[in-house]
Amino acid sequence: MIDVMLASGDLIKLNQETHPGCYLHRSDPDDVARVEHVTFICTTERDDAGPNNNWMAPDEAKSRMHELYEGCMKGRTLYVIPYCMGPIDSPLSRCGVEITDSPYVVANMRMMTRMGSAALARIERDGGFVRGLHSVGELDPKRRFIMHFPADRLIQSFGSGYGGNALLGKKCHALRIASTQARSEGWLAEHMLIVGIENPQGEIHYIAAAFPSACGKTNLAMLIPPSEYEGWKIWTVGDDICWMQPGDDGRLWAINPEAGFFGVAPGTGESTNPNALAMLNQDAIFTNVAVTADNQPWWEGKDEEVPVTDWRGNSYTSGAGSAAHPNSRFTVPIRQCPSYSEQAEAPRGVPISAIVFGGRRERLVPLVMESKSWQHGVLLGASMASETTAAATGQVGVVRRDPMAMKPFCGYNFADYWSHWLSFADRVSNLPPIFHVNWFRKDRAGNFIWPGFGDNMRVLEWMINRCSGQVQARETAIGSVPHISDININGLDAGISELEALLEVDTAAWSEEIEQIREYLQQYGDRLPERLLQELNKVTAQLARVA
Ligand code: GTP
Ligand code: SPV
Ligand code: MN
Repeated sequence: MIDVMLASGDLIKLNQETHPGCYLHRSDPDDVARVEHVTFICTTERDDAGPNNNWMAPDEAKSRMHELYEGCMKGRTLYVIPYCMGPIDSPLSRCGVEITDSPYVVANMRMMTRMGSAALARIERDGGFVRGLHSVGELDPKRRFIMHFPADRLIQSFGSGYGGNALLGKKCHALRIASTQARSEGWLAEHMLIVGIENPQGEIHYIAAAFPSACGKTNLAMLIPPSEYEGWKIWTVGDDICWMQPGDDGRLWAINPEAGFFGVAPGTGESTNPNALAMLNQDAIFTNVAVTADNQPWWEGKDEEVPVTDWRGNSYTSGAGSAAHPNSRFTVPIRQCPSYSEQAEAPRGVPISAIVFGGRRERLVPLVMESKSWQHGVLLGASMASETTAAATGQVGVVRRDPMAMKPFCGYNFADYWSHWLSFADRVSNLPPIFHVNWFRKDRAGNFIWPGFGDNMRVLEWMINRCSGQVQARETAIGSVPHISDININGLDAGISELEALLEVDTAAWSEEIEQIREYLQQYGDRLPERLLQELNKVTAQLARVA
């Protein structure tokens, strides 16, 4: 496939001395991110898709797609990709087949999924699979649709060759279709990383964390702890998607359905994410990054070297905007990550000690808080909001509601999804605590207050100490926050006063926020679970009491 693409110009060889087996793909300049406005959930009843999704009637969607697909493979090679999401022998895994006319999709799916004969054999055992039909068409943004038919376990995608629009195993299957399957079968398909944190005693706690696109999942999944954390180790199980199921022991067990990373390049540097840099020195595909004079891949935040060619292939002079596209990405097998965990292949998955939600919020939202119960944790997830990023087309930096980081990915009505989440409290005996984090608070000058990246370890440690009951917390109306003395600040490049600011809960501002959350939730009308409203009312009452 690489040879096919080198011959067609779809791939360009990068410097094979510094980066053996690495290639660059330049996408069409109008095809650089997910396209949420033309992504649809096609259910017979509009309400089953919910206010969180674009909806189209299945018959109408199929006839539109049929028209677009007409003759699209003429003169092209049609590839059939049998793939398995999750370890081949895991009962939690699910299979699919993608048909595509894009060699780039084939090469990426090979790294992102378990594809090929093992997957085909499993499909024969399972007797069923998710069907995905994809064509790049003419890459015309006006003739582009990503359609999902949950009842048929069918995906139809046309007009884009990019990431989540085209690698159908990823967001289309493993989140949108899988979330509907998970609901009916009693499990969860989530936009979460999975990371193991090993303490000096050799105990490993696995944490699953949901942050919206380009809000830090890949980075947290492979962080390197500060030097003060001698004897601690980080194990990467997954960086984007997590499927979780209750085990016999009443805990939640999780697998990463993917086999590779399709990660954000900008911001990946020696000081921020050295593990990612180390895995990108060989056998990786780069999409829409810039190039140096000696043909090495480059992006903003990669400390060394200077770019001479931008992501479009034009010559670049410094100061002329970004050289790499803000949503430029790398594709690489997960096994190349220095912190790769063999547990990523464990058929039963890993037991989850804590669930974390988080968003990108300049103001208001504290560095970390803990929910008071599962029910309150579900409210924390449902109340999430985050500044938009370049991972999807549209305006960047505007705060939008993004419950559980699933706004673009939940294949059904959010009200029913929250009911599903709440139902776990009725039938799972040993649920993990739920936390909420925000690495992205800014000061008046517009700088991040919290150093983030490796230093996020300090927050993870507090969570683990909470899980094992080793530290107390300060109760506030919106959740429990750490006592400053319980956060390890040895060697931290921020002081007590910064930490106080990061953990402050502004009652007046939160009262306003809660009203906005209430307004948002009210859109879901009668379908909104009563228990979520009760929880919201509790928070409102507590805020009024302390005001
Ligand atoms: P998707 O692949 O789109 O789902 O994104 P993701 O959630 O995996 O985000 P990723 O880890 O790739 O980070 C996105 C951007 O946020 C990168 O530019 C990172 O450098 C930056 N980032 C990640 N973690 C932190 C952090 O702790 N603090 C700050 N300030 N930036 C961060
Ligand atoms: C995201 O946007 O959340 C991604 C990249 O992880 S994509 O594969 O395009 O969905
Ligand atoms: Mn993602």
